[in-house]
Amino acid sequence: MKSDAFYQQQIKDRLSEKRYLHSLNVAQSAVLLARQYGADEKKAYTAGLVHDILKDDPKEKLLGYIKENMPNADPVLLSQSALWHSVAGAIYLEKSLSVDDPDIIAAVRYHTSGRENMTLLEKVVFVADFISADRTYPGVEEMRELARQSLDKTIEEGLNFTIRELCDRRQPIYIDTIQAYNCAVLARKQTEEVL
Ligand code: DGI
Ligand code: FE
Ligand code: FE
Repeated sequence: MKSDAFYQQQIKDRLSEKRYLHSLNVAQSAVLLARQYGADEKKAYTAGLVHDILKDDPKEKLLGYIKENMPNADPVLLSQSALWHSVAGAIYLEKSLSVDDPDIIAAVRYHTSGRENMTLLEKVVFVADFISADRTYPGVEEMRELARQSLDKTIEEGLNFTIRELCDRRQPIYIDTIQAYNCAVLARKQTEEVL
């Protein structure tokens, strides 16, 4: 593992100014969420910093990484170019940038799709990406408020929006996203039963 200063320089060199600032904001949001929910703050910062490391790389290069390293990749993953930067980014961080922490690699790998039974760190980075300071979509303030109450509820709301939007555009929905959504809904239902 290298230092955060090293990873910060890497993303500065690879990303546009806008995405670089987004990454710094996600790292900052991830630390605050980690503090609130009891995740590892240092891992949250590093994962937030590097989560979009390959976002500005050419699509063919990202797909190449995925095909080389995942011979049995899901056809939906191969068809949705928006998912490639997270999967390829995780591979790149492990193979070329000495990231040896499986928790950080998984947080990057699943930061776009989510997945079944996400770890606390995965949830923290997923939610930090939705509520970072640079986000300006309608409803972002409500999402920030929700994130103060529950990571699962924030994931449910975020995926409700994403899945709806993909459906409206007649796009396929990656199985990990459906499973992340179902997990978040079941977690909410369980807390409601207890009340
Ligand atoms: O990289 P960012 O812009 O910060 O955000 P992100 O990594 O969460 O990318 C989100 C995009 O991915 C969003 O435009 C929706 C798109 N996408 C395409 N197919 C899927 C998908 N997102 C999910 N969760 N699941 C999909 O199947
Ligand atoms: Fe991303
Ligand atoms: Fe992002």
